[in-house]
Amino acid sequence: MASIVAPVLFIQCLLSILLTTTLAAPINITRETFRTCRPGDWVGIPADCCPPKVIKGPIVDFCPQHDASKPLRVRKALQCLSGHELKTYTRKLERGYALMRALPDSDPRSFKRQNAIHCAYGTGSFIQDGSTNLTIDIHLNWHFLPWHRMFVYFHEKILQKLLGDPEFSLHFWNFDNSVTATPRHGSRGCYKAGHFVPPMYNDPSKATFEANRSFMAFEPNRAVDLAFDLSQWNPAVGPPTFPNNTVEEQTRMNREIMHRSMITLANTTNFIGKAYRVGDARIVNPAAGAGTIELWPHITLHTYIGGWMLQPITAPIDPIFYPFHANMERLWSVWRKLGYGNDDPTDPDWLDATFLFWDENAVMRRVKTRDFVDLNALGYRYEEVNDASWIFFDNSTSPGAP
Ligand SMILES: [Cu+2]
Repeated sequence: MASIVAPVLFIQCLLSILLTTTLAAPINITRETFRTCRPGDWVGIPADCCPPKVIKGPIVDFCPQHDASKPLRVRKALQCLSGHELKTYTRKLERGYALMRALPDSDPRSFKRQNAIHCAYGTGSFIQDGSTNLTIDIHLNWHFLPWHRMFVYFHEKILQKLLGDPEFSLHFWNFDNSVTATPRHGSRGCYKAGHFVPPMYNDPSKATFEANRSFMAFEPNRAVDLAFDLSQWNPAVGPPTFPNNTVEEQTRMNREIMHRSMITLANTTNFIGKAYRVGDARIVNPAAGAGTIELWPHITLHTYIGGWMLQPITAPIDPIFYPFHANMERLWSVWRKLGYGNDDPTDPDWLDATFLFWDENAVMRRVKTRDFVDLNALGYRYEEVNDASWIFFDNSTSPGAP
């Protein structure tokens, strides 16, 4: 039997290589992509953030390797950390960021260089394989969710390495949950609302603080606005008006937004975002390419936080970027479990899209989307939280609902 199976597998493999190179054309980042990187832009704002043109050393394929006999690490909800656990976590994160910021710019793991790589991937600085003018962007299309999961994954790995703690987990900002509920019997999850900016990210004495944010982010008792209107920041449409909702009004709107983005509007195509392959022009209009949660709450919350977070050129300079994006990718895994036929694309141009990231040892890794769809294979999971706060949002029971 084996003598028949082996040649068949070999032929299948050969065929898939032939098909990959001749028909399908997933986005593929290579040494050449780095070599040909050039200054890009975001909505006309110039960005000069290319990494060094020559990648030193080998490029090593990334394979998720979680030992199934070991428990999964847990990324917890920030609003439920307290006492000793909160103290320990804050201390570790403080140290991690101090060490990361102290790395020289020549080290691709430095805080600054991590921002630069997000900038290069998000400003059309990379040119598509074999093209002279078609660029690459990991926003406003179907690469948004997997690429940012990869980005946060390597950020966490670098923190683990700097801290000498392979069990360190980057906890998440559960901004979508605005109802404090009684934990279910026997549940060890977090049932506290998370709609305020997490205090450790708003404390000027902490390494996780960033002063360059909108005033709204610092107002005590102001619930974040997941419906915040980007056009408010455009001087052409007049001076911005800022929402003045009560916490109750705002969080009801937030639950409605979440319900729409995760359920009502979120079939697979709408949720994941528009296909984006070699040969496609960069999508610049958010509504033309972004998936539902990339639009709301992602773009809206970036805009609401403001400052560095306003644009992809600078967003990861604000440390809140990371727990914010951890929650974004948590929402992706929640969406998959909701039912309604929700599932990831099976298109090889999505699954075989290939990106390059420096890992915790400053080694360049070749990473495919297909390796980042299963959290368990990556060795972590998210703490259970009160997603029911928006899953069961019911317009009809909300006074004043539009
Ligand atoms: Cu981004």
